[in-house]
Amino acid sequence: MLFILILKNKVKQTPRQKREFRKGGCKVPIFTIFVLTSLLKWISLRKKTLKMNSKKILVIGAAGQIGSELTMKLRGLIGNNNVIASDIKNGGAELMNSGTFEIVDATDKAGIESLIEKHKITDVYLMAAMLSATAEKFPMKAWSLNMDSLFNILNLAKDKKIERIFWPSSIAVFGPSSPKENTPQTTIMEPNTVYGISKQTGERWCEYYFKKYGVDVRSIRFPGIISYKTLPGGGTTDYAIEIFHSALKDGSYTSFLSENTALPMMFMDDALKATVDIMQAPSEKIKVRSSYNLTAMSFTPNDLASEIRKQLPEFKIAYEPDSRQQIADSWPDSIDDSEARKDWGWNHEFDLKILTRTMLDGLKTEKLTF
Ligand code: AKB
Repeated sequence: MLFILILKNKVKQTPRQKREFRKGGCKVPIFTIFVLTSLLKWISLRKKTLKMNSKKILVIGAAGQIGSELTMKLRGLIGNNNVIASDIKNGGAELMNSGTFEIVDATDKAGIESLIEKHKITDVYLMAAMLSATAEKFPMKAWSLNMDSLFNILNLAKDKKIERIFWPSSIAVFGPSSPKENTPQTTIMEPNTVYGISKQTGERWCEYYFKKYGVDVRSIRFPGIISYKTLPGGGTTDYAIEIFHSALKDGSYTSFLSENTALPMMFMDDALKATVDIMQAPSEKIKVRSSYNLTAMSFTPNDLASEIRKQLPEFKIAYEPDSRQQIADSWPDSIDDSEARKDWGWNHEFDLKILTRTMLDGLKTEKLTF
């Protein structure tokens, strides 16, 4: 099709353009340059799609907050049959009806290995984890889920049973002694939560497996992820989702974090884009093999309430900080993610204003409330 356009364009050249072309003045008509650039873009996109199409993906933790939306995104990109969803329990209707779903425990190495063999899996997205607030209640369970599941996948990659791994880390890898503002990629890291310790340890192991065994593992330090399609599960940043549900249902919300607790945040669509982008990036562009800092915005419960009030003027917020306050206080207020932007072109689309509008509109349409 594009070749026909180029030929047509050649035919469409005016006699003057042709004369100039022959004389060596304005050598190539602008339209031809445009067509050639489009052709190159199309070839590179096609190459990427073909590469993606040779993939067979297993998402572990596919019924969870990020896992369920990530599975649907990947199915949209490479076809329902090429993305196998798995979790310890069934997921929502869309996830279950759109492709293969397998029940498996992320800590069961033999179970995961047999799924990988059965479905000829090339890439694993390991999304199963116990988040910060729940992990404080069940430290040993959190440690074994978060660490054993990672070792299972790293070892399967080391044994060449899979080619590539995505494993999410978190801003929880930082602790009270890390710089609070614009926390750099590399800095003091002394996490004081079970979840944070497990993520920081996981990062060390990812880098070790890459350097020692050439395991192609890629990772992002996720901030709080906000979505209207899925509910959060046991995190400290969950207030930033609950607040929207309560604003629409009750016109008020009691925050478990104090008014001025700033935390890095991101809308789900940006988180999914980052995940797909880092996994598609050429290997040499991934310079950080522990995990990349990533952010889109930072705000406090008070900032969020003010933004919600622009659309729901009657909305009221109260503050009753609980044990999650201590966790939030140990995390950065904001994150420096310039390395992800430089290395593999990370760029966010949603800021606080767009996020608030999208959340309220989305929840009204989906009619999803607690
Ligand atoms: C949590 O709050 O535990 C998570 C996270 C920041 O990793 N959302």
